Amino acid sequence: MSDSVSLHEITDFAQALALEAGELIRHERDHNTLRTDYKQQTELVTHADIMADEFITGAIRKRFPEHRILSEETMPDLTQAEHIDTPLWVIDPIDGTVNYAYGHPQVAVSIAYAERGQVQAGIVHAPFAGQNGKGETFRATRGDGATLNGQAIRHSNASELRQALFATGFPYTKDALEPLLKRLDAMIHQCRDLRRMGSAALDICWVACGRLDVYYENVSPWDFAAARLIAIEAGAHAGHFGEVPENQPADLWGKDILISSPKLWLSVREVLRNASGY
Ligand code: 2AM
Ligand code: CA
Ligand code: CA
Ligand code: CA
Repeated sequence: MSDSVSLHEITDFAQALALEAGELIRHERDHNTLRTDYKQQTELVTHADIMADEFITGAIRKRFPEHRILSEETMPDLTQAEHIDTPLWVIDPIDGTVNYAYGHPQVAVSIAYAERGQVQAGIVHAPFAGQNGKGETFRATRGDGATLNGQAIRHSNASELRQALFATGFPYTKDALEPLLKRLDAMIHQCRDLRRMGSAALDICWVACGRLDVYYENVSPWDFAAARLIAIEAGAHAGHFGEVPENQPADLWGKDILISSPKLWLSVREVLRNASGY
């Protein structure tokens, strides 16, 4: 670990950054006209994504200049297996940009901290959620449980597929949609219902606190790194329904991820593997 900074201090630091970025995002939506650009096909980026990214990465670089940063908007190209011995921050400044641009509340700032490819601390902060719009902050430090606004959280008790409320998402580029629709078809037939809410980080945190039973998708490290630790620390089961290449840390490998209440995990994996032809 860096110097003599404890993991709790790291988590506190990440939480302070996420809350401040949340304020920035809220302020921009309330007081300024959102400027949106297209990144590719249907993917948007707003000036608030860039501002929040610069704020978070700048603050990390100032406090921990020797650490590395993997961030969606400014540094998305770091190979995950590279420099595995250097502490790594994995940032999504706004997870749910389409929701943000449309005024929907399902939006989060996600900050994860990893050592040797293993996530040690995670914060997912939803600035527009919760009672009176005060925000909801999910937090975990490895080995120390997970909380929502300071209260311990736990996964649901669902044990059968027909009880399972599941969430997933669809990529901005639609060329790989066919296998996703096959999985969706299989899941819809066997589970209770689907929610497609548009923030992967919050979907996973909602599995952690029992508002959902299952989440699966193909995503990028910044979408899930923090939330996956929060789910694990809340007792949920996190893994992959496909294979993880040997040279990739499972904590940062976003293909075919599956996170659910523990009793559902194996049966959902079977449904998804069959539908994928694995
Ligand atoms: P973003 O808002 O940071 O781009 C998983 O669905 C994640 O991928 C989301 O959290 C979102 O992250 C992004 N995403 C990819 N395709 C999307 C789509 N069609 N609509 C909304 N979000 C999408
Ligand atoms: Ca994006
Ligand atoms: Ca994202
Ligand atoms: Ca984003």
